[in-house]
Amino acid sequence: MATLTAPDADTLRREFDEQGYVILRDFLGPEVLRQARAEMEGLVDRCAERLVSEGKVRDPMKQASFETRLIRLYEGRMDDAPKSFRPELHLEGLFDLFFCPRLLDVAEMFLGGEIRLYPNYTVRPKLPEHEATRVLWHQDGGYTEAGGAGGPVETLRMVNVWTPLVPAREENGCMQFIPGTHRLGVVPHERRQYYLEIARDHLDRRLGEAVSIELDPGDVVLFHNLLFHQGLPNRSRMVRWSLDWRYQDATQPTMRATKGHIARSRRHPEQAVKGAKEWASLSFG
Ligand SMILES: O=C(O)CCC(=O)C(=O)O
Repeated sequence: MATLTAPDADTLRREFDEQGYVILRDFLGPEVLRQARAEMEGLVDRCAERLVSEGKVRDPMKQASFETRLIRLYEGRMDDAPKSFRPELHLEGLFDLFFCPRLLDVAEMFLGGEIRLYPNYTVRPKLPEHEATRVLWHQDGGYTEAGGAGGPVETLRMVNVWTPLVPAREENGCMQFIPGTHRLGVVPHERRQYYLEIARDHLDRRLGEAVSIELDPGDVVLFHNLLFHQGLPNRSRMVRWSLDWRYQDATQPTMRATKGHIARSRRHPEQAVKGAKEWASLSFG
């Protein structure tokens, strides 16, 4: 298993090249996690206020835990529950996570000194029994291609990042990867109800090699844009909170209509997002 406690450039690159991913255990500090979690609690407060103002619930469930409040708020109306947050993520308390200098140092080992926060960053409160939160086997590059990338998606130099705010296990919907599949190029994907899925004849023969990526808060997994991955369904009674985002070599086009935000630039440091206030003043995309 590709697991490290402290990043060593050569080991990291070798593991990432061979397996398509690397796990950094206990990588994020408690203050970064505290801030991210506080911002998520704020998002849930806003959901509760909306439900109350629409007359859908009377009790905003302020006493409920971070792990259960969304479930209790949306009990009996799971279809209305948020599946992900994206434009909402321009929050001061997320700056230290998305622009974490130690993480950008690791990204720089892979991508060089011009790094973009790619226009695809998401918080997922994965709710139990909520089919739309089960993310089917895919490659991120499959989505970029389906979106009419207009270029060879294989050439995108990216590092995907995924981290949980609660322990992520098979039972509550951790990620699964199929090691080595990042070397296959972009394979065909088919449209399902909520997500794209890798075509069966490219997937079925590899499923036996799938590994579960069980992580604790503070752990981070970095993975390749073309690695086959899925998010298991949540069969627990708690919300599986996680964040995922991507860094890209900023000298390349995003192959999307959106441009992302410069996270680090050795050539033009003045172009990088400078702090929490600036991040909060910008918008998604
Ligand atoms: O969090 C999940 O369950 C799926 C996330 C995912 O597919 C991704 O980060 O690309």
